[in-house]
Amino acid sequence: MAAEQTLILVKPDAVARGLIGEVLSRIERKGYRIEALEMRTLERTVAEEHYAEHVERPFFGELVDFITGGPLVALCVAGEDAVVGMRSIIGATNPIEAAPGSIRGDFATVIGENLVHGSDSAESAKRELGIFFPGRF
Ligand code: D4T
Repeated sequence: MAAEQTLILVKPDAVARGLIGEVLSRIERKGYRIEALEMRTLERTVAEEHYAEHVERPFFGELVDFITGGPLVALCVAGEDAVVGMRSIIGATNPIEAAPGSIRGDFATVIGENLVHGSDSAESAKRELGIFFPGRF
């Protein structure tokens, strides 16, 4: 067990569907702290840096189109084992496989519109928080 920080994105599909409050509420009810919050529309260069690990994947172009297609909400979320804990609240990448009770399990059906991002490791969290909140964490 360790106190951690993680980057969470309420993606443009979730913002468009009016789910910002739902997502923030679930984070706070779990007991995690929101340490930073910003609504913004990403430039393609920022999106490409964030998703750099996927650059060779066939869905990369669509992924960048999607994440830059409208405003999103970026958060720094902190608490015990926040990386794994938030991945659990969010649910499996493919919403059809995501457990009921998770955000994707309750609100999403397709992988390309899976509502929320959470860093997948402490190293990824550090890198991603540096992209979204430079110099702050
Ligand atoms: P993110 O990064 O958005 O939190 O998602 P995950 O961590 O759960 O999953 P990921 O990095 O493997 O995928 C990033 C992003 O790409 C979309 N995607 C993924 C897609 O459109 N088609 C696919 O086949 C995969 C694997 C969904 C999430």
